[in-house]
Amino acid sequence: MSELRNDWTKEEISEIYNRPLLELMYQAATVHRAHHNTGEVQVCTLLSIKTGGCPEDCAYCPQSARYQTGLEAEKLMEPSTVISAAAKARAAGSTRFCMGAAWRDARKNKDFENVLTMVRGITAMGMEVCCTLGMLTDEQAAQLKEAGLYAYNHNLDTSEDYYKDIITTRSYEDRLQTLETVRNHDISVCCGGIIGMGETHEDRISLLHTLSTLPEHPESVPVNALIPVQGTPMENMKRVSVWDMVRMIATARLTMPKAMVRLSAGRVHMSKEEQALCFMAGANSIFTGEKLLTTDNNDLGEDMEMFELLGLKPRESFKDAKEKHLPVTT
Ligand code: SAM
Ligand code: DTB
Ligand code: SF4
Repeated sequence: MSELRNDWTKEEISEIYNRPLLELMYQAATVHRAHHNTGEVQVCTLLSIKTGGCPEDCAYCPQSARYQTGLEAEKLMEPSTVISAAAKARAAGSTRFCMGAAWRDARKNKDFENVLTMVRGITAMGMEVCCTLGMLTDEQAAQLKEAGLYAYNHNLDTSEDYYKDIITTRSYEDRLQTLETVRNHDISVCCGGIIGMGETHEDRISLLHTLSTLPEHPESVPVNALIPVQGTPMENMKRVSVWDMVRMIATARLTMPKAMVRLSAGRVHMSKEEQALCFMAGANSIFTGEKLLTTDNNDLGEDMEMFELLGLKPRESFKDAKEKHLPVTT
């Protein structure tokens, strides 16, 4: 029931996704227990190191230069400022620091050198460093790895079919290519999607099918609920129900048992009870801190209360690497 498989069919995934909800949750909780310590949740912090002014047209994104969202485009932050922010996040209990840039692809200039400096500095503090910088060349992936980068986030966001309705300035194939480049350099892959963008259940199943049939499952799978931002084409989308989040999380858990499944954007709108359902369904990672990239996140005090209430503890950093006996850079 919980073996690692890369040969899932869409029909099998659809059958799982559509199981009676409580049965689905029970099975996901069982598989979660077989592969992870269910008392641990990975605590990650995000920082937007280069905000806004992005040339891409992702319909959900407040950072695209094409939409009037009231967000000011900023330059890349200074490495010293970013490294101090990471130290603060670490002191608040975070073990993974994820830096996001509103780029179509990583630059080939001083900005990229500065990102490498950030990666080196934060890795040296013993945190798992993750970046999300858009498309990467082979050489850039090698340089990031060399600087100590632990993980790279690059989401597929939705099904291949629906992708064209959400983004026209790049293709699904471009996304898959960067994922392969990252994998080739032995960087941990973080790849997931967003629900609530007007996609069908079949689109969600198709996204999970693509993820779970990659040659290797992503080590992290972020499940985001759309945050409808004023000024984007998605501003009037209705909030997704928690039941849809639970189905998505549980199906990700059952098809990719070893992955860290991250309850990502949208958590800010969830009660503790709703979040508890997501943890029961197999989520074992969250973002904490004041902001995600540009939108508000849950209050840290409330999150600590929730951990206390549910008996959860933050997961230590580099646990995967330690279990796989890989060299860790701390
Ligand atoms: N520019 C890079 C890229 O697109 O890969 C990195 C940053 S981009 C903002 C990272 C991810 O944030 C997107 O792939 C998307 O999944 C998520 N995201 C952006 N805006 C969102 C929103 N309004 N609601 C939920 N998730 C969002
Ligand atoms: C992911 O899947 N979700 C995070 C992270 N990876 C980079 C980003 C969420 C962004 C939400 C909108 C914002 O704050 O701008
Ligand atoms: Fe740019 Fe990334 Fe936002 Fe798309 S999701 S507009 S690529 S920052």
